[in-house]
Amino acid sequence: MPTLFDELPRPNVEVTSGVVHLPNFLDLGAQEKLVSQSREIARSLAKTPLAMAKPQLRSGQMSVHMLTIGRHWVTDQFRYVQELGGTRVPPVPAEFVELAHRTLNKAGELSDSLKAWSRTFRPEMVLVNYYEPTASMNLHQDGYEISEAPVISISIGDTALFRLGGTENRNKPWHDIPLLSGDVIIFGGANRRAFHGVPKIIADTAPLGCGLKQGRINITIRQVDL
Ligand SMILES: O=C(O)CCC(=O)C(=O)O
Repeated sequence: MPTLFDELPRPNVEVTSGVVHLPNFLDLGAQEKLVSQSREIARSLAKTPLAMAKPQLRSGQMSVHMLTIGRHWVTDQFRYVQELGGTRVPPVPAEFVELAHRTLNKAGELSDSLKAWSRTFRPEMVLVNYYEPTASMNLHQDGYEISEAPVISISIGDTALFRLGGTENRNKPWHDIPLLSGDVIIFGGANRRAFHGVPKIIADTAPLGCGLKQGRINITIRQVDL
């Protein structure tokens, strides 16, 4: 179902220093391919310690289902591992690696700090979060990550309201950015450690052909080592 946001012009933009929004970066075919690749990996890990699940944090259980590729996020100790309970974490597929470089090249046209990463970025880890229409993600900082490399974030399915705050605390002012299916947002540079989250998913807005009938997946591609 179309939303109000579909009617607004949405140019590529540097939202704030080091944060670039690339609306409609992926066409429906590319979105569907990423969804089916992610689904295939999730199926291959079902019933293993790496099965897609809602992570348990010290602060409570997250409402998103999370799949980790390349490295696995061990939430109780906030670190990344390459194997868990005898199951090896699957490698990052070549298509995700290529996509990361393509998005950074594009974003580099608008941000010098992202341009600097476009040749050196190593896509070592992919987080796939599935949001049911009622799910959300609290404002948080990716504070336990040691790398200053930017995070590439891809949205597929229902529209999400993405909230980006400052680097010091969760307080306003915020940028509230609707992320539609096919959008990419990259955050790095001065805002690599900005607080961010997803307060709301707008149900029934996933476009036909994106690979998801309802809900949203967010794919973040990350370099985790220095
Ligand atoms: O779903 C999103 O757009 C944000 C995901 C996120 O904040 C994260 O994985 O750290």
